[in-house]
Amino acid sequence: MEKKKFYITTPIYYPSDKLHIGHTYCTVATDALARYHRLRGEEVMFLTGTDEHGQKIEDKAREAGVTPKEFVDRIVEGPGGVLDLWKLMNISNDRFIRTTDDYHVQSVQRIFKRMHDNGDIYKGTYKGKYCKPCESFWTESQLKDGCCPDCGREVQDAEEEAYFFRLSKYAGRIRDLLENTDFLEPRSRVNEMVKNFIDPGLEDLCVSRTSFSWGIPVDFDPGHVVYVWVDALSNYITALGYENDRYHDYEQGWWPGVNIVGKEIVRFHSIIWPAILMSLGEPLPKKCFGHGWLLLDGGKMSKSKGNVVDPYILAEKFGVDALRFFLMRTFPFGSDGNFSNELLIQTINTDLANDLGNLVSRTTAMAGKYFGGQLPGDAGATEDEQYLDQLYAQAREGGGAVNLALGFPEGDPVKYDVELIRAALELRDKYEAQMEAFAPHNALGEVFKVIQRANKYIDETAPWALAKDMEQNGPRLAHVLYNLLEATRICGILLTPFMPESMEKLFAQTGAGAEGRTWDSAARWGVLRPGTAVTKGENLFPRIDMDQAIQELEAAAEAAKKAALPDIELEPQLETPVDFDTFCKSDFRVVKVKACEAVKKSAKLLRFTLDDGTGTDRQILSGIHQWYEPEDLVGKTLLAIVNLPPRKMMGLESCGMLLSAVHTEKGEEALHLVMVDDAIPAGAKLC
Ligand code: ME8
Repeated sequence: MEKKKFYITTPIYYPSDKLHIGHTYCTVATDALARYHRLRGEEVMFLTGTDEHGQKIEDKAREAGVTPKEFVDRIVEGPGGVLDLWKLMNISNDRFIRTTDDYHVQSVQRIFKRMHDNGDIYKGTYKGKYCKPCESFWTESQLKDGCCPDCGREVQDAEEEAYFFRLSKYAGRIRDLLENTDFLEPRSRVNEMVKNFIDPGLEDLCVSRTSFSWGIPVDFDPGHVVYVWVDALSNYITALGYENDRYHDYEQGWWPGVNIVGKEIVRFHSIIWPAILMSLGEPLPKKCFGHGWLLLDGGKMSKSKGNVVDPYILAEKFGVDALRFFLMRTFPFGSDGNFSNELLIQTINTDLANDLGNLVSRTTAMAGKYFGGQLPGDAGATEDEQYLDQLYAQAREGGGAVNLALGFPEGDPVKYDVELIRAALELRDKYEAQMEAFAPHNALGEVFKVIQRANKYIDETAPWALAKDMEQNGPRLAHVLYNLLEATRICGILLTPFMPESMEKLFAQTGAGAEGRTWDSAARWGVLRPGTAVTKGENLFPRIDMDQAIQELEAAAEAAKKAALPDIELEPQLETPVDFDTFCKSDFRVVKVKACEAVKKSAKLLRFTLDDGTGTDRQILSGIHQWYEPEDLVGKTLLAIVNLPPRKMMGLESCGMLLSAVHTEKGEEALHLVMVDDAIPAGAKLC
């Protein structure tokens, strides 16, 4: 039988800066969904990529003194770039599209032409605001206090010839799609779209520009480049080979697919994208799911606000799987969530170190201690064979609910077995329902209920007490451990899409072979062969010391921030002229340091006793202790302005000021006293 095809995409990211934890969230979620579908035995195509055109990239490249292509190459393919991040995060994409790839460029030109030829793209005039010095067009909403958002200068009304897409023509069909199908989820986003964009009336969309050149040229009208959305959105089909010869998957039944996107671009994916496809006469996507944002201190992360969280730091510190798990377990996928390091550590400690980690380490340790790591051959058996035979048989056949009508006397230990087995056997269906509803956080919630049930089972069955009399209780103890291993195996399978590497390790420790890792076997009990070797390995998820980790994270974030700062920053030169007479009023002299000491109770001040050539010592206080130790300055020849009015600091009088040179280095102020040739006598005047 032909496998079911499942095509899923992330948005394509703007490589204008390094990606942050918000982008990672979106990509990890899509990856977990892709892996889930693969686990079910479907044939999966998972696409991600980068959206590399537009004025912002053109501007940033100019600032960096490189071509736009060189600029995006560095962010996409360079060290610590997009590709590196996805490799680190174990993202299993099958394809990666860059909108600068030749085949995509060719497809977009053909798509644009087809839409033009069928009358859906026409030439008109784009009205906006223009900043002359920046040579940039802006829309009203992009302006900052009515001025150019880049340079802050005034803008003028301006017009530019542009092509438009007849979006208005599709308003009725789009409304129908949104209101009468389950194309867009979560449902709350449908109301937003209809109320904010469809009800007020859809306007035609500007799809070409002439005021910048970093874009796909409109081949039949030189001077125009394709503007944003026809270029970016088409990636979902050009990556399958639509209108190009690079791939041939579009005709092979891969389209339509599922587009996972963040909430701010739902508008483009649920209105413009279907309308483009309608214009092309192509099938619409199966689904658009609009996830929420990860917020920091209640606000959206953005590079320009300087409040982004670096996934590299977190993955290095806590492990890739722990980070992936945290992102999926903590935040309901359709809503916004507040990121914090505390929450991350708490989730790792509670769910992974405590619940899952303990279950695995206690079970494998007991299997080692009591049975030398190999459960006896009859470990799957129980006192109530009849019951379990029935239970297993029904589960294996996969038919209907397990009959739990059999009663157990109060306190009968087999009752606990049944509860655990039932919870584990019911898990896959519950998990599946949540994953199908794009609720990975709830799917994980279901898995953790079973993990908690298994830990409770350890307390209820008290294996350490059974072990006191192995002759009498050995078979029961083996059976208890077998049940724990089976429950762990089933949970491990369902956690694989979220923590692929760690689950490999879990299976290696608990002895689950290939047949015990499949989707089918997640709904069956009694899969693990009792003789299988169980090994207590490394601790899968070590507990994290919250205070220490927070301190280290803050230090790492600070260091990263510093590393991103420019090496040297200089004060801008003053433009206001100073007349010569005013300048001559300042009396600069060469002075020699006779003595220097730190002022008591002051962290900053040094007290200088200076020879200024007059024969009387001069005292100057200077707040430079941060840069100099007093003993290093004795004997040095410096410069001072000597006709400033005396000033009192910490009860001491300062008569003048020493001259120093200052700049900013990696965000910190650096200061150097101006030292001159020791051969110059004290009192010599600067002129
Ligand atoms: O929008 N929390 O690119 P992009 C959650 N190129 N998701 C976040 C986030 C956060 N804090 N910050 C960003 C673009 N994202 C276009 C897409 S698709 C044809 C073109 C998500 O790099 C954001 O919601 O600005 C979006 O889904 C994705 O990252 C890419 O954002």
